[in-house]
Amino acid sequence: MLDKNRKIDLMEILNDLEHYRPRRKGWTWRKKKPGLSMFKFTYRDCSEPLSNSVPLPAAKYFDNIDPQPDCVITTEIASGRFEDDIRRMRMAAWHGADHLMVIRTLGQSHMDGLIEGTPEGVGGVPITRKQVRATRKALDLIEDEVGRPINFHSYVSGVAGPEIAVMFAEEGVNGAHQDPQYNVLYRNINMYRSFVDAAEAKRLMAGAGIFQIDGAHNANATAKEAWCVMPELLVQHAINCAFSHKVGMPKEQIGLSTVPPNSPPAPKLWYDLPYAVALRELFEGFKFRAQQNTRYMESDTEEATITHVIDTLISRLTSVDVQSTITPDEGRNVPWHYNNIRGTTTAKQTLVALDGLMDLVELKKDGPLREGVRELKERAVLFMEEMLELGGFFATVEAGFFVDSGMYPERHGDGIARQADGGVAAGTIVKRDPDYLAPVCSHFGHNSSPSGLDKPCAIIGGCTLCDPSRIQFVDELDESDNVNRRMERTLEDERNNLTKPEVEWHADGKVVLQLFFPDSEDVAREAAVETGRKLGLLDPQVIHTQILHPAEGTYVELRGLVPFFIDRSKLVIPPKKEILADELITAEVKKRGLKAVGATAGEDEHSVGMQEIMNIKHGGIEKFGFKCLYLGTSVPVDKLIDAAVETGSQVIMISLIITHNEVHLTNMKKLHNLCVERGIRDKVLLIAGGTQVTNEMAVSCGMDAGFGRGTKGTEVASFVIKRLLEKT
Ligand code: Z98
Repeated sequence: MLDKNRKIDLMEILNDLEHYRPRRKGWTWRKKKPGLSMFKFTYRDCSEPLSNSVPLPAAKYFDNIDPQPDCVITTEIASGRFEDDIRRMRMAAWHGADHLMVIRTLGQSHMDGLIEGTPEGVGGVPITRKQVRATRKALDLIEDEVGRPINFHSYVSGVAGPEIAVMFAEEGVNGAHQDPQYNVLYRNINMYRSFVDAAEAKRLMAGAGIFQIDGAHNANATAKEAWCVMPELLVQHAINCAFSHKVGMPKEQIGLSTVPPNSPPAPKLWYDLPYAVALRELFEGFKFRAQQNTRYMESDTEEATITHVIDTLISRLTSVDVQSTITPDEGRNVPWHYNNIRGTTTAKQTLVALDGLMDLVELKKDGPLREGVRELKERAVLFMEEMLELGGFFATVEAGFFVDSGMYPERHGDGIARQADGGVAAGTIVKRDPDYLAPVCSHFGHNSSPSGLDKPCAIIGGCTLCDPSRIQFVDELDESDNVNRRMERTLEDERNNLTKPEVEWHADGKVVLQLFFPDSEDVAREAAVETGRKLGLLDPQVIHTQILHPAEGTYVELRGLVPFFIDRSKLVIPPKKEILADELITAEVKKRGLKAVGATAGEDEHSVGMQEIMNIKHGGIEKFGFKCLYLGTSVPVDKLIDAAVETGSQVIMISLIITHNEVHLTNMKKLHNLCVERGIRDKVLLIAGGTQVTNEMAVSCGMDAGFGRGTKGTEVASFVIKRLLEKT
């Protein structure tokens, strides 16, 4: 079992990996809990809560509940080093992600075979057995820690697709993208080869219970005007669904990958909602994996987040089985740790906020929504009819039907055209002989199994799917590009107790600065880079700008590298302030009828700090029920004591900003001494506050406590109650 206060031990994960076997195969859905009751609420679209998690920030006002939506939530991780992906997966799981997708290294579908070892990737990890096995092993621990099964996912594409599918089936991978149209359109793999490979890969995936996601969404991520390919998207889904089903996949294992295609400033819902409804009506019985829009994602992370919230609204207005998330930084770099978490929490927060939406509202059964749905279906059916007329899918791909930016039947002539006899691996299909025999299970098509044996692999005593001990585990092949080498540095840093900011890899040193310059964009960009250099950042680069006004100013986000380490052992870590629960403070204040007097003491006209500590508006102690009397500024210390005696206050608070000639110390001592003289010192708590005040200083001057800059009313109230509880 993992210890939540310790980092996951990556060396332990790598230890004896050769013999590790995944403990289950296949996809897992969340356990739905309609009517779930948490805190003071009832949920309609939620699932079983986690045993360990990080709730939403506002949860502290709601007894720290962390309701989990009923659909699976995905996050895609693409750091390029699986050992860093694993740490990020643990963080994502704690925030509510249970579908962890690793992106393969940039364009891995161009690789024609499986690679081995743990080489570093770019924009994702190279998919190898060792890396997949280590990740699944880590996820087995992480799922125990959060108390919910985690689906591990990657891609089955490229000429190596069937080989990858075998490896995924052997290693307990739970979900994968597989769509032969993706290979044809985006990877220029020969179309016949792609479909033959897909039959084999899908059969393997079906056998291992691997949930399939199709590739239709790539058309709206690629098309010039993403909303115009909606009829085609329906056609692409239909082709992959029908093909997958025919080669042996059950409907519930087939997920349609759908993305709301439009984005503000377009009137998004008028496109996205009819499309989402049409899709769900046409493909009843299949599953829906809703991904968020990437086509119109720029470098503004907030814009991306807002679009994603609206996308998630569409999921709730229709239906969703898997809510995939895109990180808000994907428009400017590969996802960073904290942005995976932001994507995940955007989905969780939105889904929980919209819990039970369809019990409150109804989609109209007539009017523009229905007309839009009907129109899309008609366009899609016409598209398919024309395909059939022209000779089917292959002929229409040759004619450039797909990813054309016109709204079918309109055509712009800019579709992706591929030749039936061209592309990668053209001419590589060989017809099986009548006596063809492959001694393996989950194999598509003709296999002349010897009679008397219940499965073809019986002749060799079992294939790797039936007898995992036959799996060949190949360890590192590259002496320098492997996890052990990378971990040497990590472990060395840990031994020396060194840390550094990072965004994707251990101690990568990357940081982002948020800057505003009162300048035009051109000037602000260069000024930001120069600021980065002067601060000592290496390789400063502007990753985002927003013009607030062409002449008045520009907001800039600057990324750079921190060249130094921080020695943890040299840090002075202040003890944690212990804050009591609001309810406890309120109850004690009421029970004891607590009153407080406060003022700025001596000849000091600063009034804001004291008032903020008292006043209810910004969380001052009034909010807990303290009866507060504010006496004003420049109040002599004896006046404060008079007021406390008159009102029967148990707390006297003085604010001391001015410090020249140590006047603040003098006033604290004076307050204490006068209380002693008047015989009330043991009946009142004396609290001093001010920007230069420290607790030690205040206590040494006779106060019960001192509070410095940034103190909140809650801290003061918490101190008062703790001290009173100690006394009684
Ligand atoms: C997603 N954010 O879908 P290479 N096969 C299919 C795909 O859609 C993809 C790949 C393979 C997106 C991720 N999808 C993009 C059907 C990619 C990836 O190796 O990059 O070509 O394969 O969640």
